[in-house]
Amino acid sequence: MKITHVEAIPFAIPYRKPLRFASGEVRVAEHVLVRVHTDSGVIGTAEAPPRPFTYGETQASIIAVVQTIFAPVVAGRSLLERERIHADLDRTIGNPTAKAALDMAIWDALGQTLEVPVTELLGGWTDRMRVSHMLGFDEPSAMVDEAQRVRDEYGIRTFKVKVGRMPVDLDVAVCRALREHFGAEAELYIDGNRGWTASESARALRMMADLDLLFAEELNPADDVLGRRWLVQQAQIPFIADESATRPGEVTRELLGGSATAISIKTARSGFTQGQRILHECEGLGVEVVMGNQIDGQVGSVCAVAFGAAHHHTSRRAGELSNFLDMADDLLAEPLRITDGTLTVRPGPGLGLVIDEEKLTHYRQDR
Ligand code: MUC
Ligand code: MG
Repeated sequence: MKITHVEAIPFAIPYRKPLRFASGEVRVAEHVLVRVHTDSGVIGTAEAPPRPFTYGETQASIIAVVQTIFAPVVAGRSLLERERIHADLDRTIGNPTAKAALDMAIWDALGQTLEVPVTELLGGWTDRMRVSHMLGFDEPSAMVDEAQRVRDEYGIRTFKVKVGRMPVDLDVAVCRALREHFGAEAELYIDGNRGWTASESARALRMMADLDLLFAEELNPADDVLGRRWLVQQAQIPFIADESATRPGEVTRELLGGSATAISIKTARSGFTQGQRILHECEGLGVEVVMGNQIDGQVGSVCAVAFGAAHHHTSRRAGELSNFLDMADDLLAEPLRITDGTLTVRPGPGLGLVIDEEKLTHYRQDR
């Protein structure tokens, strides 16, 4: 049960279709595969997706912090010493996806060692989640076509629409076109990635008041503290904090300060340990949660569905689990499949991840 060493492997897989949104865009998945080795030969695996426009991390910074700071402090620890491990990791500020990948790889190693699926260790609520698909910036007709294709091929009926462009009318036109196209069949919500001001956001919400949106997410920056509170107070739908509430303390601050009324939980930045703390905080406060996506590959999506399906509260809403569909390839020996709008948890001990070593050799960037 003892951790012997940790690998941080950079790899790059292109996107078939780049994802564009208000705070950035992703064309190549330049991620880091984290592998935790133990003295019994078990290897736990997870991936860290660098998102400099959200957390300031890069592929190089993730590798550096894992190799020079985190690996030395976790080596020699038991897989069961999570509290100790997190106390050590948290002496370094920031670096959320590096910490999360390490945390999830440790859970994977623990599950394999105990011969139990991680999703059962976490909560064991169900074995699947409904999937929500993220629609990146494009013209209204192209975004409707993309949603229809995803509906036809994968049975997905919940869509998170990226907004935050100027003029506001462009994104309003997209949402209106989607609602007119799908009628009541589709669930729609919006994510601004801080692209609008408070007044632009308020105007957009007024213009979309008849579109039956489920949620609005990060329409304006949380650092515009009074503007954000003013906006959230008048919103008729739950307002999700995503990048502004990534740690339990931030969640408390945003919710109690009136700057959010729902929370996005992303395993890619919170891992399972911190993710559960946030989830239980939200349950205790009576706040809705959505399983978000950090534009994860298939390894990250396996982690997200294992966590989301494990708990009742995270299973109520469709989880954002389909960004991997836009990638040209991936690392799993058996690719994930979304059918009837649903993604199932990988069976088997740990996270059930089997990496295709030939693909990893092909896509890794350190050899
Ligand atoms: C999302 O929900 O915002 C885009 C930026 C980011 O940090 O995550 C993605 C999706
Ligand atoms: Mg978001």
